[in-house]
Amino acid sequence: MITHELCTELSRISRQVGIQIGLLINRQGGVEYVIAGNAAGIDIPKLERRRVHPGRLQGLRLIHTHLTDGELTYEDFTDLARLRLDMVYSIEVGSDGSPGLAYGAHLVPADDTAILWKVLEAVPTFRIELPFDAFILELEGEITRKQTALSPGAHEDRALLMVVCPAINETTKDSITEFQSLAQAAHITVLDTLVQRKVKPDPRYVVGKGKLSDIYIKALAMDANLLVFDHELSPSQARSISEIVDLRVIDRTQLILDIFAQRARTREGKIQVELAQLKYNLSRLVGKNPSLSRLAGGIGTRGPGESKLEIDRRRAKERMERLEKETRQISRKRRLTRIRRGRHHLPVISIIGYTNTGKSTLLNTLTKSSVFTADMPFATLDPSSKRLKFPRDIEVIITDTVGFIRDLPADLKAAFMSTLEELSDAQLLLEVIDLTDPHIDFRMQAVSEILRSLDLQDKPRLKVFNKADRCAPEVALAFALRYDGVAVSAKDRSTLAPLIERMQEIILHG
Ligand SMILES: Nc1nc2c(ncn2[C@@H]2O[C@H](COP(=O)(O)OP(=O)(O)OP(=O)(O)O)[C@@H](O)[C@H]2O)c(=O)[nH]1
Ligand SMILES: [Mg+2]
Repeated sequence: MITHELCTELSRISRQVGIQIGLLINRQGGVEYVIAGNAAGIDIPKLERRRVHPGRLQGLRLIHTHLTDGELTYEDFTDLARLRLDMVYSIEVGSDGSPGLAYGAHLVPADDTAILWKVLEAVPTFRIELPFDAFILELEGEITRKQTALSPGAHEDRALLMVVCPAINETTKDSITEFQSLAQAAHITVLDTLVQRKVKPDPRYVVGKGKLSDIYIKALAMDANLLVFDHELSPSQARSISEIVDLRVIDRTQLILDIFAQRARTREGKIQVELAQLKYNLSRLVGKNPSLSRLAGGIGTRGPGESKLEIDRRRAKERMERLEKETRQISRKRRLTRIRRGRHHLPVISIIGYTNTGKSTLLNTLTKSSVFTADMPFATLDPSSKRLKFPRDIEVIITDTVGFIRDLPADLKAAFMSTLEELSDAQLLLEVIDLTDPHIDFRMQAVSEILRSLDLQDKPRLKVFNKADRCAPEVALAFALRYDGVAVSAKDRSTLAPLIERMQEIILHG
């Protein structure tokens, strides 16, 4: 670990100069860094990343002196976790410069408990008898094994989810569950969800700065590479946070955009997602360097960073213009299709509703098609239209749409306006509601609010209470009666007769 002679020398000099002195020692026992601090602490320089494998340790141990109290401090533990040091030792320096007790700690393999490190019993420096080589091999082996067991797919992001809310009640519990399912839909491995109650989010860091350091330590211990906030982050907040935590930081909007990006299939869907992403990132790009416009004026004042930023921004803008042009063309084509349809006098019925309620399943069963369905938010991104023939030989167009979600970010709403444009042509909106949803009322409310924001609140609407097979018949019936809707099981064609009857009725007689 360290020889008594080295401890004695370190203590003597440390006392003489009146500052803390630290050594970073590699596995071969060589001293790689000598760090001179001040009376109260030391700052470890930026180490080049040498981690070869998640779960591995740094391969450096920190031995440093403490001039007053010898015990390890919060900063020592932070360094241990942040830098994944092999070990940290502090050596108490007596007033005469002789070494006193040595306090050691090391990381422990990550598990479900929040314990990140183990503190060793303090011993006099001449009694540090740790067989370091054998010890570190075993510890690292154990950490790597646990870490591998924790990570299902190496390509997946490993994230901590962060929720900030004023109080924990039914509404927030619902939004936490929803946030988690969004993360899953984005193929993120969720390591933990941290909830902080805060009436007013911190303007700079959303959570407190101290809390952020704790989160960072946790992220390091669990080998996370991503921090996702349920909160919308302003560009400056995102920047301040990533200055403290050395991880990728994204917010709910970016998470949803990420899902959309993974899901988009048609050209139009892809364009819309990319546009929304560009818009969102561009606002961040501008925020990243507010003094940019001032610098850009002078000759020779631009650093490589600035000019790259400038190019990035110009490229992003050009790309956005191109994409916008293309959307306009697609939108025109779509309008023509609508006009053509109008010529054939085919009425349109649009299926809408909260995400994951069974809209696409209903479309499939009604029209015997095979639109993609899945148990996750935003399975459908690109709307599809099918023809449906009613018993009385009336033909209609039935369309599926992207699912709604509460607090739909403005950037996203704008991007999907054009796919929702068609809704204004619909004679009837079929609002699909998931009976198995424990927060059915919140969801119905959210849908109503979104419809109002799209100015569709006055459209004829029929509520379809779905997944009746998974709930008690009297509950399904009660909902249907209360809202003058119908209860169905979209998976089962035999339950759809009353719905078809009602749709036909409304199309025929309004
Ligand atoms: N038990 C049961 N499950 C259903 C029923 N209808 C749909 N589901 C399931 O609910 C999940 C969501 O179905 P989708 O049709 O993809 O839902 P959606 O509303 O189109 O969802 P998004 O497109 O993601 O907004 C799938 O796992 C379906 O199998 C039903 O009547 N009963
Ligand atoms: Mg769908």
